[in-house]
Amino acid sequence: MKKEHLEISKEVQEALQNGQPVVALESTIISHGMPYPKNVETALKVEQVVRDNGAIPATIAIIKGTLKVGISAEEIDYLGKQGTLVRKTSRRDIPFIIANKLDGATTVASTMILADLAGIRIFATGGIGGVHRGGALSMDISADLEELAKTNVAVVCAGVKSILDLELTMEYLETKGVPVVGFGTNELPAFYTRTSRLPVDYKVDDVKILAKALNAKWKLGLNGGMVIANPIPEAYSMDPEIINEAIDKALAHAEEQGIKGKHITPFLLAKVESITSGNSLFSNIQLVYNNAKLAAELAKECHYC
Ligand code: PSU
Ligand code: MN
Repeated sequence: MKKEHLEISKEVQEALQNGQPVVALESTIISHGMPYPKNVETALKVEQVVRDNGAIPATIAIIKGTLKVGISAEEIDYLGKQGTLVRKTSRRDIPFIIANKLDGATTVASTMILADLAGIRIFATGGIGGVHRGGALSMDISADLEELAKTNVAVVCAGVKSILDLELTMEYLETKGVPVVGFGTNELPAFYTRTSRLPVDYKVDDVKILAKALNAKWKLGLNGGMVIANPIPEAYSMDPEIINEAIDKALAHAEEQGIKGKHITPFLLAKVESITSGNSLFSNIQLVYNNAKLAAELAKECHYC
């Protein structure tokens, strides 16, 4: 069935038709999450990691108003070069990006929507959005969380970044019925670090169990996604003191400059990177590769999900 505005690449289309495992990848991480040219290098390598682990990558973005599932290397380069000139596109932006034939970098929320339209159930990224610090008053809660509540796509990520309020994010996900699973860990990983002292709902050590749980969830009509939190490999994890200090400084800069709303996550990521002299970027890249590998392994188990 051809869905309006949606264009699935030939490779991804064939993989889906043949029941091959496919992993969705987002594009906000390319244009807003990392600087050029590291963003492009990383996006291409992530695709390679997915392939090396036996699945087909589908990087998702909106190009000139067309919802694209499976973009080319040239399109990845274009999004990376354009950087923040490409609109960060979450659920509410999609209709206007289409109507005005614009380019859109898809966030976790909108990547889930497009993956779902294409029939892709497994998605790998770095980190999800969440409830921002002070979110109880500002109500700055990422649309990613609502999407996880309703769209049937599992998101493999490295947990929740401590630029956010981890506890409130976990509470919100609980309220919305979104399972948060620790892969090989009892604790919610905090993106740059493996620990946060916050317990996850379930520790799972085997992708077969994840696949069975997803299958059960969706077959029962328990709609919504799942957060599969995969800790950054030990070798690349950061010293909690150093990263937390950098995050506090970045938050202070954001406050001073009055940065709010959709601009805050990209602003904080860039600030943390400069404060840590690029160390956070290095860790960020490594954790994405690690998530791509796990997502490919899960997709192989999950073609019946
Ligand atoms: N976390 C990262 N890098 C990113 C993002 C989050 O480490 O690039 C992006 C993702 O696309 C995520 C979005 O969906 O930020 C969340 O933004 P907001 O809080 O405005 O919904
Ligand atoms: Mn927000």
